[in-house]
Amino acid sequence: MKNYFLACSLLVSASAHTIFTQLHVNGVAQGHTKGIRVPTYDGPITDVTSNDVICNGGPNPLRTPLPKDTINVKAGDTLTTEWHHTLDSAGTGDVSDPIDKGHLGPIMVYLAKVDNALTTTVTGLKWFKIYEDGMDASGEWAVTRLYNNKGKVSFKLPSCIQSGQYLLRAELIALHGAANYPGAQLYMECAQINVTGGGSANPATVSFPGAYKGSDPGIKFQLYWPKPTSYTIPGPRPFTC
Ligand SMILES: *[C@@H]1O[C@H](CO)[C@@H](O)[C@H](O)[C@H]1NC(C)=O
Ligand SMILES: [Cu+2]
Repeated sequence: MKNYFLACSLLVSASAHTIFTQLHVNGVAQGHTKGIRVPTYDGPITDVTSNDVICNGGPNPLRTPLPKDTINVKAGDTLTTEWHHTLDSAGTGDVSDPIDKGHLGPIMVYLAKVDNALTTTVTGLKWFKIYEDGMDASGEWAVTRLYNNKGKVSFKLPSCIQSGQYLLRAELIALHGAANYPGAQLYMECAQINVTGGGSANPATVSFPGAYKGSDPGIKFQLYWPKPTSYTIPGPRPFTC
């Protein structure tokens, strides 16, 4: 009986996905989709071994041409990623904006240093995580905090990272179907940024695909019953200066 109800709730929320649509720098909105490689469909990536897990694409073709803007930021700035159900759902009263409330899971941000943030090649990049938020001690999820904050998630750009251009990969994982793999729904977009005023840090890096396995406890995860008491966020712990 319980499984029957869960299956139904999955069907209801199946299409209520999400997209990272805007970057804010120290509280200043940079413009809708500016500098962000947004997909034309808001669906998830579920194959963690696919190249589509890098900066989306594949089943959700990226909008072309890719953005020509690179967003200027300073090391140490506070950045905010703003997420919405679809590219155009902000402010429409859509009850699934910024995301369906049942899409519970973690939120993460990674950076990869690139020679030119307009590069179309995203394979082979070396990524380091700068932010993560999972489930807190009360059982509340990062996605619930995002929902309550109207789709916004803020974090600090480490002050010691090297100046230069980066792709910023913001990721949200919905775990409602994650009891088996594939099932976890990965949502991610990459923003094109140019960092000034940085330092000389050399953070340890991971690859995408590669950073996650289908068997990771944060990818194959039972969200409902027994009620989870802890959650291990996938990937490395965030780099700090
Ligand atoms: C990045 O910032 C530096 C320093 O302000 C500037 O010289 C350079 O033109 C910027 N690059 C891009 C792509 O915006
Ligand atoms: Cu969804």
